[in-house]
Amino acid sequence: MTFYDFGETIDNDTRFVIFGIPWDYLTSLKAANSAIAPQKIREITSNLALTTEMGVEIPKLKVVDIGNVSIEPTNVNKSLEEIKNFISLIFRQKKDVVPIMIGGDHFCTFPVVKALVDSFENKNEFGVLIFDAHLDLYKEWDKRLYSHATISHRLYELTFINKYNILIVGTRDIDIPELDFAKKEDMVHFNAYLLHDFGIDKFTDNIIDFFENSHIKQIYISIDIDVLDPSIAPGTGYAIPGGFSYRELWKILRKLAKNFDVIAFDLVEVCPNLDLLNNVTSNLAAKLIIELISFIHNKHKNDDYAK
Ligand SMILES: [Mn+2]
Repeated sequence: MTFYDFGETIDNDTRFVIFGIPWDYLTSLKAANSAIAPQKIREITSNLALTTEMGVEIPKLKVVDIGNVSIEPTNVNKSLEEIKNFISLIFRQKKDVVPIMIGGDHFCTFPVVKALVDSFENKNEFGVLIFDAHLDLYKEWDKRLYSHATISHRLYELTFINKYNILIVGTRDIDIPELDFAKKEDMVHFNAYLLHDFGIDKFTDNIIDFFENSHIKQIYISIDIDVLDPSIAPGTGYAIPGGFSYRELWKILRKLAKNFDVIAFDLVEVCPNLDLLNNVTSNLAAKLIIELISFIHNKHKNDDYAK
């Protein structure tokens, strides 16, 4: 079972490479089972129609789904090594592809960003955009450095990451030590309510301005599904009120993909075991992934889709 029945092998034509990280050992909530999400989200796509909202025929998109990274959940160092090797194997097969990771908990983002940027020449034009209800800026969680609650902190410690190239958007459940750290470091985050105060166009322009002011051209986008409102995406560990609607996130992504090179993205923290029986959250995740792929695919066309 692959995502939208796409092929499994990278060839000369391939532009997008989907893979799963079935790993949720570093979550802080034992009831959350995001390790099964990559497979669930693939399954869902067999019931979805084959055009995007902007009329792109999905089978014509140059996507492959190369399966899951092999993970030993409790062996953190081994799993991190597997992820790193998996990504370098992708780039050894084809350099100019857009990797797309389906998690797993949010910590899965860390080894992916690290591996990507290690293989990347122009680090000065690179930024990370995180959609999340949380800052994930704890220094440690449960006395561990590696946790989905510390992911943004670990990213921030990477040598090429600083307050000018990482932005967290959609936050609304921030703990005091996280806020203290963000203030101390002067890190920027846009709380979810600002979308309604500013209106979506200005809010999106503020995201664009943040990166443009830093002369960033290539962005990695990490989507924690809990950035969406739990009324529309209940299948996740932390159901925090006041999140974005599907359409709001869709519009933001559409405009971002027009303005930047999205060099890779991920979607994490879907927990099918906490979802409704109609799999609303996995459906939404599958739709978001294919719509964002089509926005990136459309970037160099003259469509007026991003106006
Ligand atoms: Mn998160």
